[in-house]
Amino acid sequence: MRSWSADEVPVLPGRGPALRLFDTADRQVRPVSAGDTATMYVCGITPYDATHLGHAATYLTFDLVYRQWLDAGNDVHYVQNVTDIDDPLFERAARDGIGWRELGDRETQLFRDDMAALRVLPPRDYIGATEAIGEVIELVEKMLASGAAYVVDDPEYPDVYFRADAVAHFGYESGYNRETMLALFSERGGDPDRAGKADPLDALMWRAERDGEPAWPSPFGPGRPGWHIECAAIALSRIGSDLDIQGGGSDLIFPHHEFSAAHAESVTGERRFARHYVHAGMIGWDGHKMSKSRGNLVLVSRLRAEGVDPGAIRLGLFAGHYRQDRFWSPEVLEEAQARLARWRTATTLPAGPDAADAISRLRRYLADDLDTPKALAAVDAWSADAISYGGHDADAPRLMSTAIDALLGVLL
Ligand code: 5CA
Ligand code: ZN
Repeated sequence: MRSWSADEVPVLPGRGPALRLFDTADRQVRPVSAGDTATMYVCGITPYDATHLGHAATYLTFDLVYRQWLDAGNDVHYVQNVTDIDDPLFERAARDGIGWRELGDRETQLFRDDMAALRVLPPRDYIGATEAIGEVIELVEKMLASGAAYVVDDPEYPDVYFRADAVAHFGYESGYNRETMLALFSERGGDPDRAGKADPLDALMWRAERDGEPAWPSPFGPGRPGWHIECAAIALSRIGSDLDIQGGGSDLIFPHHEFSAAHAESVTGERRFARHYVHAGMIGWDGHKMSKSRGNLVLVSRLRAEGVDPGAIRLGLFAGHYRQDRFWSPEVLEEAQARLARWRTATTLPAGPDAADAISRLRRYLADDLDTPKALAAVDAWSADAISYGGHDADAPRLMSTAIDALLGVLL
């Protein structure tokens, strides 16, 4: 699929420190061990209702990762999927009387426009599930051959399932016990009660064709991919087993990322699919997690249509730490707009206080598990000084504005 475009990221003098991030599997902040080319796979949208501020917060988190990698001198290979084959997409298309492909294309385009407006750096590979059917089939075939997968005993619907115990260390990513896994599995798209499964937790990898649903031919019968195998197949085919970060929102910790990892590991034989599992907290609105199913959405496109500066959306979401569940509100937006205005004032003065120290703090805080509250405070402190006392450094305002662009993606 086409990705989107973004402004060139300016290069700052010197190098930023190496990035440290919280790893969900190890439950601690530790260095991200990227090579010259850092690799990242982030789960993309299911395109039936794009793009709310929860999505934006998650993609902005990984945009910061991308930017800190660039600042540390890494090249970045970033891959993202589009779940353009899925039940909610078909249901919404049927409700609205349009084709599921048409709905998916329309919402994916809206997502691209929103991402470009938010200055989110685009993935190098932007891949729809519809474009990865061959890769999915290849993996499922390997898993059927190795015994990691099996066909349920149901001649009408011979679905293919993955054995949750196919990899010995299953469960290491989330660290959840079986009871929690079963609860989340039911809540988030799993089918524990499907007759014929060896274990209620076993995950669907190939859904045999049902009446009225799209299907693709395969050696194990016509059907369509399950959810977790889509991400395992796209990540493995585009990046391989050398994945530095598998990312998404915290609602994907289980079952999605646990199973994507297990699927991939069962084929590669590697101990870990990704070196780091990184998860962004949930954004809420009006007392609840923002979700398409609940419908309590603040859409990026609506804010843009109201004339809200995308930089203020960034700053509003960065005002809290990425791992913290937090609420969006009119007050959050107002504070972000005021902050943006102060930064603009400070960086357009003819001179300011020396910026080197503030920039080095900005870099240090961001490299330390993306501590945006401290990073914003460092820019606030420099801006307050610039506005109250001025300064003698004629380069400082421009340098500060370049650093804010490069590291935070905010255009002043
Ligand atoms: N297509 C799958 C991933 S393969 C999917 O989860 N799509 S989604 O459209 O539901 O979500 C897209 C991304 O936004 C996921 O990373 C998800 O974790 C994240 N997300 C969804 N809701 C929120 C929210 N309220 N706050 C933060 N992130 C969210
Ligand atoms: Zn995914």
